[in-house]
Amino acid sequence: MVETGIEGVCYWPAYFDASAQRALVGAVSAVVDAAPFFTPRMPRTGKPFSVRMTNCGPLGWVSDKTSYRYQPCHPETGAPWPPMPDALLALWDDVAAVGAPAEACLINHYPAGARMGLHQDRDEAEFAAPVVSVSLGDSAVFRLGGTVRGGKTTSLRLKSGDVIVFGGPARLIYHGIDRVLSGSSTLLAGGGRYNLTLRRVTPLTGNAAKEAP
Ligand code: MD6
Ligand code: FE
Repeated sequence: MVETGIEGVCYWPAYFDASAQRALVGAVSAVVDAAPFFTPRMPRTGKPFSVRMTNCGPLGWVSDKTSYRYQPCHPETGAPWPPMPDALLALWDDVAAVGAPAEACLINHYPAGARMGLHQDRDEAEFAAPVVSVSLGDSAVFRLGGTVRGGKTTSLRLKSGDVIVFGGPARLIYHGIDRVLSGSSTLLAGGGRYNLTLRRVTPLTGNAAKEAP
C-alpha cells in the first residue's frame, strides 16, 4: 500500500498482475453478456453520461431522469444483476475489512474521450464501509479533492491493475476522471478503460458494524 497524502485514501498500485487483470476482464465480459452496458442520464436534465455502465451483485447503481439510486434489476432488461465475481468478493474482504460482503459493483466503461465530472459517492446508506475501486485498461488521470466542492485538488494516474480505496475521513471526498489516455494499455480488445467500484449499500448491522474500523 502506498500513502497518497490524503487521510483515508489507500492506494495499491498493481494490486492485480497481468494474468489477474485478464481474468477480471473475462469476468466483466460475462457480466456484460448478461447485463449489457446502458447509458446513464443526469437526473432532471436527462443529459447522457459519456461513460456507459452496468453492475453486478445484489444491487446496482443507476441514474436516469428520476434519480440516482440502487436497485436490484437492470433498468433496460429488468433482469436481476449477475452475481459478483469471486475475485471481487476476495478483493473486498482483503482491503475493506468490514465483516460484511460488498453488495454492489458498478462497472464503468470509458470509450475514447469519456470522462467523469467531480462527484461524491453518497447514495449508500452506510458510510462506515469504504468504496473500493479497480482500474482496467487504459490509464486515467484521476482528480481528488476534499469533502467540500471547490477546494484544492490533486491528481493521480490510475493504471490497469491499480486498486484505490476511499474510507474513513476520505469516504465522501470529491473525485473524478479528467481524461483517459488512449492507447496506454492493450488489455481491452476495443481499447478504453473499465473502472469497477465495490460498495456496501445497506447499513452494517450486528457484528459487522462492531468490526468496522
Ligand atoms: C473512475 N472512480 O475511476 C471513477 N468512486 O473511473 C470513482 O468514481 C470512484 O475510484 C469512489 C471511490 C473510488 C473511485
Ligand atoms: Fe466515485
